[in-house]
Amino acid sequence: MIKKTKAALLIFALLFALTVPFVTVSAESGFVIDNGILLSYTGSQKEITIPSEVVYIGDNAFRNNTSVEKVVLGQSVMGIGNCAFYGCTSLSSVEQTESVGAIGAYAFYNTPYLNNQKGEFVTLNDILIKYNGGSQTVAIPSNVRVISPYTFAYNRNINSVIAGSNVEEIGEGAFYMCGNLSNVDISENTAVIGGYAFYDTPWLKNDQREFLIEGRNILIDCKSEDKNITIPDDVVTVGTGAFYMSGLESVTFSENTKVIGMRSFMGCENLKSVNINDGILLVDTQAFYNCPSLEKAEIASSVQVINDKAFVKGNITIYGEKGSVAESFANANDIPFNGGGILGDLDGDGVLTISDATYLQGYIAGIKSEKPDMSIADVNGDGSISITDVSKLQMIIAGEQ
Ligand SMILES: [Ca+2]
Ligand SMILES: [Ca+2]
Repeated sequence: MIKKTKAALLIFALLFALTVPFVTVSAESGFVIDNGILLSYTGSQKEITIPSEVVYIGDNAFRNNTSVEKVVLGQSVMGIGNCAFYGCTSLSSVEQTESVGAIGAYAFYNTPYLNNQKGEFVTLNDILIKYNGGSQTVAIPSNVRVISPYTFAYNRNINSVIAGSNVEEIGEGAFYMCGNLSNVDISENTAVIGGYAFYDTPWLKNDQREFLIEGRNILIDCKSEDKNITIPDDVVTVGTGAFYMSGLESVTFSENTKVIGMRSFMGCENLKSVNINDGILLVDTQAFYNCPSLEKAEIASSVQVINDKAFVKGNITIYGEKGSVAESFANANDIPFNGGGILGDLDGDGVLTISDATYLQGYIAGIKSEKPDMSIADVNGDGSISITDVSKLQMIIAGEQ
């Protein structure tokens, strides 16, 4: 439970850090900190104590810093980014690590701190950061909660891995291109399986299941050639890249689907429409990126978060409820939004009257600043809002059309 609290705190801290504008750049100390994230260190001290305002050490923050020998993390650092200490060839000591709950790819790669640890499994807290063994069958020890990204990448000795019930997270690329890995045993306690975790392994290639569902109901791959896919009921998360560049034309999620993972439908060139149905909470980064045929995305108001580039401007219109996360996302990304209103009913009272024409005129004249939905305001359907829409609307109201 303590671990889960830690993870929740990390997420909270990151959200907090990202929403409160607060930048510290201290040339004197050498720490460049932006919203609680340590971006870089420009000093030349051999022993460094991370300032207590830092909750996350950013990607590459100390990369190739060859003077630092010892880092004291303190009580505030909850996460360490990709390659944060990569190539710190003098770094032999990392202290006060207790609060760290997440570590990115190659964070300590090519440091004496990592290279001097000779045990079979090298961990920091409950995060596996390196594997020194040469076994064909690897049983992840019970003290490991997270396998950090790319830990076993390119390892050609392994043919079998048993992740065990304490592993909650398998990081991105954890077993990337393990060319002999044929047997994988993942428990249902594994809630996160990162992208490319088993990329180009015999296990992924040879598994015969149409839907490869692993861990806590995560769909990690689909072998079906069907153009119209219905996601099985037991899938909660459509995993990272699960349908990457697939030829599918339509997809139907199940009522149990909650997460549409990163890049899950990226590059599906024939996908025309998608219904993000009720119950789905998250549409993650680039989920429907590079889907040029996508014309319609219906998004239920259960969706709490739509991440960066989940949908991009093109032929697409987003359909959803007024005031929903879908509407905010559409507006922020300049994507047409259809909130289900009546064409021309600018004031939303359900009938077309002269006040709707007045409202539209007001917007065009710059008196009303809030941009109305294109699906309501573009009365003549030419793709823009102009005075000709007002004329058309006036004619409709007057009963001339
Ligand atoms: Ca009206
Ligand atoms: Ca128009």
